[in-house]
Amino acid sequence: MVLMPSSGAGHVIPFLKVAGALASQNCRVTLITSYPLVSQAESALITRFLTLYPQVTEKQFHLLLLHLPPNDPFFRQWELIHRSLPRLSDILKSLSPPADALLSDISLMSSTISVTESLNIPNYVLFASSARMFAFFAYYPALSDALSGSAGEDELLEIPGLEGLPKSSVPPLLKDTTSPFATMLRANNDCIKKFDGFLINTCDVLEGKTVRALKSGKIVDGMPPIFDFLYPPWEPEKVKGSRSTAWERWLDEQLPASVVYVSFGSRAPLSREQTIEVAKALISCNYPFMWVAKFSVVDKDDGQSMHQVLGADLTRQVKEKGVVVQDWVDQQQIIGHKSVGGFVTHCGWNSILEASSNGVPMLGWPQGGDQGIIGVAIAECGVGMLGGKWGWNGEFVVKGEEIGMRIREMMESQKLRSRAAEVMEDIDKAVARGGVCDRTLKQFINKFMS
Ligand code: BUP
Repeated sequence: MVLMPSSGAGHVIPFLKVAGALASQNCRVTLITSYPLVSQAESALITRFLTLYPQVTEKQFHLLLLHLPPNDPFFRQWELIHRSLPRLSDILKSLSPPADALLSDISLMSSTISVTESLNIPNYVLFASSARMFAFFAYYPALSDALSGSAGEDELLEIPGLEGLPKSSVPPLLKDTTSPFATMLRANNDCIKKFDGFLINTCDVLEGKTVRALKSGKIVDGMPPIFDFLYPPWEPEKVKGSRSTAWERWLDEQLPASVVYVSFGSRAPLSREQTIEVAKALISCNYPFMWVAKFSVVDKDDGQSMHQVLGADLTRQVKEKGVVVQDWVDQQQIIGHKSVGGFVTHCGWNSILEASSNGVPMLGWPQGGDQGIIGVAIAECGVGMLGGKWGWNGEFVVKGEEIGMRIREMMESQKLRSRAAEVMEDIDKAVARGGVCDRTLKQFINKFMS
């Protein structure tokens, strides 16, 4: 099995999970890594993975050094991979034994399919986002009039077999049919039926209805097979003890389910003005908090300190009431800590799955990309609530008072807490040995065993 992620921690992490799961089931795994990588986080994750799984072979895919117009660094990487494609063909041809299948990222679909078709290698897409986002992607061409037309933001977009999706949950980038994100989505959509199947990181309790609609062919007639299962963790449980960090020790000292964990993911920096309002909200809401703050799209550009952004007075108040971390943290470990009682999240799908698996209620504040559509899925399932009409990243500044009020609502809602506990129980069953996720993964592997 050859796995080829695209860029961004949120794309690399699910690939490492599936690579680890396949390797643990004695599949021979090759991981294609595109160099230079965009972020330090990706580089550290891949290095750690390869140390833990020495049986996995890394093949470095060296990107052509081209000068492309300025763009989001992650979109730029997708474009570079696309333009460097002949090198992928060389890697695949060089493998011995030959590849049984390529598992590639959604953003690389239109790029990889021409290569695998010419080499006659089955091609599967390993989808890093939610089934709801996949349904939106699959139905995107049929929605283009509704998206670009004059319908109001409260209008519902109809996708067969699903609840209506508010137009407001679609980011401006996808309503502008000429944006790079929209162009990529359309190009990838054009080749859906050429693929051998899609792996989607989800489970019945979160998105059963959407997966059933996808499998029924209601959304795309002739949809290739879908393998829906929660990708298992790739890192063994941490050994607790003297190696614990300052924030772990701080979390250990807090009351159960009392801490608000705040993170807007690995690539969604808030503006200075919005960061100040988040700080005010956290100071005023009277819960201890742990805040993973970042000020740039790519971690290696993070130069500013909290002090520079907030000023001396706010920084002092923030530090009195909580913990602020500017480094990469082990988010799974934080979310799994008994002190964490709520999560303010940008609605990255990996983050949502991590919180759902640990029964942590969420306050969703989508910032861009697929996050608005994911936000709708968590509110519908009941594991989280949405902040409100808080706009897209940087569109306008949401006041600290309002954010604080919504944080208190999340922390005090018994309804959210008990639904989150129910969802966690269901997920526990689904991911248990012999459970539905395990069985689906094995079904996928068995396709190559004859
Ligand atoms: Br930040 C951060 N530690 O410090 P999402 C993130 N993560 O382990 P994305 C850490 O990165 P977009 C950190 O647990 C999750 O698995 C986190 O993926 C981990 O959002 C992953 O949640 C982040 O899908 O943004 O990729 O940052 O939604 O734009 O893909």
